[in-house]
This record gives sequence, structure tokens and C-alpha cells, in this order.
Amino acid sequence: MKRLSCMMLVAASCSLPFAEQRKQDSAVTALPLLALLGAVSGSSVSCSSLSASTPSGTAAADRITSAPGDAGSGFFDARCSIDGVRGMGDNQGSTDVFSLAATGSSSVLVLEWNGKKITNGVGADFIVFENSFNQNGNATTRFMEPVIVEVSYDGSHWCGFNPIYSSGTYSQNPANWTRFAGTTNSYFNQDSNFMNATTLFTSGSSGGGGDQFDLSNLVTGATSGYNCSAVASNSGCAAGDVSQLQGTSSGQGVVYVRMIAATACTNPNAGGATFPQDSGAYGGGPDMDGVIARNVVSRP
Ligand SMILES: [Ca+2]
Ligand SMILES: [Ca+2]
Ligand SMILES: [Ca+2]
Repeated sequence: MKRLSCMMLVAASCSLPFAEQRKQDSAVTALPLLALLGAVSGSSVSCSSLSASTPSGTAAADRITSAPGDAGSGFFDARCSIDGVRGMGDNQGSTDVFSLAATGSSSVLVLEWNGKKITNGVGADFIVFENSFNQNGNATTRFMEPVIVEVSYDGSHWCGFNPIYSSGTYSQNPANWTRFAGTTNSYFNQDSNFMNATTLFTSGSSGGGGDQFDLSNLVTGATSGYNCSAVASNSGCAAGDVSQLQGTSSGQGVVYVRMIAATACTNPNAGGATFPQDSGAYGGGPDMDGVIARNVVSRP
């Protein structure tokens, strides 16, 4: 989450990242802002009253496996991560989100698909939607809260995609953050910008946005998900695990998707420091809107 400076609030060129503003101001002006929130999102404030709608051939993660930071209400209601995706485009963050902590056990969220699993099809297999947005309309000064994404077939063995950040001090340019979630703006909105599966999985601003992950790109070893063992169990990722995750037989494929605030994890390219954070985040963590997959099939 992020607080806005007064300068940003009065700047005519600044599109209001509403969720972030509301977080800062909620203690003072909760009722008017809640009313406005409903108007902005076109939906109820309570995520428990919403349900996901996705294009034919896709499915949203609809079961919370683990959410230690779930407080059951507001931006700390984990149900906001399975109630559908409501992206707000380039200049505004979705408010339909579950906010993770930047560090510690509450920086972790694990989701799954009831009775289903993801298999490895052609191209990207699932999309993680956070609520990044451009500042002052500039795509290279984006407010991001990067997320390390890992997958598992058994809830014990986790494999990731080798996220890389090597720019030292914090960079607001998403080009410096590769294979993280939370770095690409969200365009798909099930209420106001619905689209078919092909469009949803199209890269760029004509598609659904969010950060796409292809199971073909899973990597083994220490760089797989950077072993955030301080905040989540991690037994590493062996070649056999990748084969399990990419397979289509019974017991194979992806059952769980785990998202961890990068700020909770050690960056191996930074001498033991954690991945850096935008100063505008004021200690908050990523805001998870939802995860949508294709190639979803039944599992036992
Ligand atoms: Ca694939
Ligand atoms: Ca965010
Ligand atoms: Ca949501």
C-alpha cells in the first residue's frame, strides 16, 4: 500500500490511485470514501459478497489455502483475492484487493482452484493481478510492490521463475524487475472491461495486463524462488519437481500458487539484503486482486 504526498494530490496530471489514498485516510474519512469506493469499483465494498467471473476457458483461483495476514475486513480481507479481478488501468490501482505485509508471515498468500489444477499449455498459463499504476502518466515511474511467485503440486515442494532485480537502490522502472508479479498494470476488469481468453492473455495494454507466468519457464535450484524460508516453508525446487509441475498426469500440474512480497525475501544479487521497496510504500506490501489461469482441468 502507498500513501500519497500532498503534492501528488493537487497535481492536475496525477490520476488518483484511489485505493492507496483511502488506506491513508480511512481512519479519518472512512464513510465518504467507502461510498466513493463503491462508485469507483461498481461493486460492494465487502469482498465476501462478490464472486469471480472470467472468460470461457479460464478460471480464477477460488480457494484461499493460506493467508496469515487475513483480518477479514477492508484491505485485509483475503477474500478480496478470490472475488474476481477489477483492474483499473494504467493510472489507478484496483481497490478490490487483499494487502500483504511487506515482511514476516503476513507477507504470504497461497491460493488454489477448488477441485482443479493448472497444466502447462502453449504460452503463459496464469496471470497474477496486483494493483500497480503509473505515476504522473509515466510508465517508467510506476508504483509497484513486486511479488515473488512460486507454484506447487503438493504444498511442500515449491518452484519459481527466477525473478531478477539487479539495480541496487529501488527503481520505479518495471524494466528492472523481471519475472516478478506486481510490476504490470491491470486492464482486465470483470465489471467494466471484460474480454475473451485470447485477449486476456495478450501482452501489452490491449490485453488483460497483470503479470503472466508460463510453466515452461520454471527453473530449478536456489534461484527458483529465492527460498524465502524466513517467511514460508521451502524445500527447494529439484528437476523432478519441475517435471511434476509441467506434467499432465494424475498428481502432476499446479495445485497451489504462492505469492510473497519481494521485500520479505533476500535478493542474492544484493549481498544478503532483501529486495528494496519504493519509499512511497511506507512499509506496506503488495495488494493482491486475483489470479486467473487457463488450461485448468479437474483434479482428484
Ligand atoms: Ca505454458
Ligand atoms: Ca500495490
Ligand atoms: Ca479481487
